[in-house]
Amino acid sequence: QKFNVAVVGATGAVGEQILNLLEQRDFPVAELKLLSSARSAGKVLTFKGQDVTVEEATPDSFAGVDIALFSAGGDVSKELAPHAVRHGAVCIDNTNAFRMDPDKVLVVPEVNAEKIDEHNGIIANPNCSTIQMVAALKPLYDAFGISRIIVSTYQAVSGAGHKAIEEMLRQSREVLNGNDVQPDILPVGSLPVKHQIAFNAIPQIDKFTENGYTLEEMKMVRETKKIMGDESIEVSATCVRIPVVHGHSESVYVEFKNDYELEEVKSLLEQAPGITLVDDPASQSYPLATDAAGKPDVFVGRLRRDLTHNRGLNLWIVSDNLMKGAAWNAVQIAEIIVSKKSGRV
Ligand code: 11C
Repeated sequence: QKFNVAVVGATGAVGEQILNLLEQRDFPVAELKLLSSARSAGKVLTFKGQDVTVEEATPDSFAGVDIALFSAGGDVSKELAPHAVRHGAVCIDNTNAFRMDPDKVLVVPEVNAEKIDEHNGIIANPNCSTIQMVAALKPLYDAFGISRIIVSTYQAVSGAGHKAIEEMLRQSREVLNGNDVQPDILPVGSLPVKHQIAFNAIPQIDKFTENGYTLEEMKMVRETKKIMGDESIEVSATCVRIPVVHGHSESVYVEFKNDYELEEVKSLLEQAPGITLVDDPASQSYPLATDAAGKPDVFVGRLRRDLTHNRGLNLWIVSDNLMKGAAWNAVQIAEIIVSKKSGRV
C-alpha cells in the first residue's frame, strides 16, 4: 500500500532532511506534494531522480493527501494543518503550534509511541533539544524514576535554519579576515537586537518569556513532562547557541528517585533503541557533534555519578538536531502510521 504525502516547508532545513529520509527509507510514497510559502513556490527539488516543483501551500493543497509533514513555522501550521485534517490527512507537525495543546499528542517513538493511536489528526513533533534528552533519559526513568533534571544546551545554528548557518559561516570569514561583523539573524530574526555568533556563545534561543527563561528553555521544561507523562519531574534549562553547524550537545544532571549503579545505567543505554553509548574516558571517547551530524541516533557519554548527590548522574547527550531532533523523529512517526494502516503491526 502506498500513500499520498505532502511536505510543507519543503525548501527549509528540516524539509530538506525529511525529503532525504523519505527517499533513503524507501517510504511508500504514491504521490508527493512539495509545498511552501509563495516566496519559495516554483523551486524545483528532486525526489528519487524525479523533478518535483514546489507549490504554494493553500487550504486546498491537501485534497487526497494521506500524510502531511509540516515544518514551515508555527503560523503556517496553525492556519493550514486544520485544513489538512479536514481533507482527511494525518499531520505530523514539527512546529511549536500544537505541542502543549491538551488535545494533541506529543510523540517521541522511543518514549511514548503508544500515543500515536490517540491522535485527533495532528501529531506534534517535539522541539529538537527536548527530543534527544527524553530519548536518552527514558530507559533510566523506567529503571530508577526521575525527580529532577538540570540541563544546559550547546545548540547548533542549523536549529535556526539555512540563513543562520550562512550567517555563522559569513561572520567566521569576516572575523578571520579582520573585518567588522554585522549580525543579522541570531539570536532571533524577528527581534531588533542581534548578536555575533562566530567565535561566541549566545545564551538566548527564541524570545524571553515572563519568568526570565527563554521559550526554548520553557519548551524543554513543559515538553519533557508531557512526553514522559509525568508532571512531577522538575526541569530547569539554560539554552545556548554556539557556532556549530549540525548537532545539539547537552550537559544533563539527572536526579533519580531510587539508587542506581553506573554499570546498570551503561547497560540500559547500550540496549536502548536509538541510543549509542560512547563513553570511554581512557580512549577519550565521548559524543561529539561532528560525529553525530547526519546520523539518526542520540549519542550519550561522559557518564559519572554526581559529586554532591548520590542519586545524581551527569551525562553528555548529543544528536543531529535536524535528524532525530526533527526530520527523523517525524518520519519515524510516519513509518509507524503507515505500518498500522497497512496492517503490518
Ligand atoms: C533551535 N530548537 O535550535 C530550535 C529549533 O520549536 O521546533 C526548533 C524550534 C521548534 O533554534
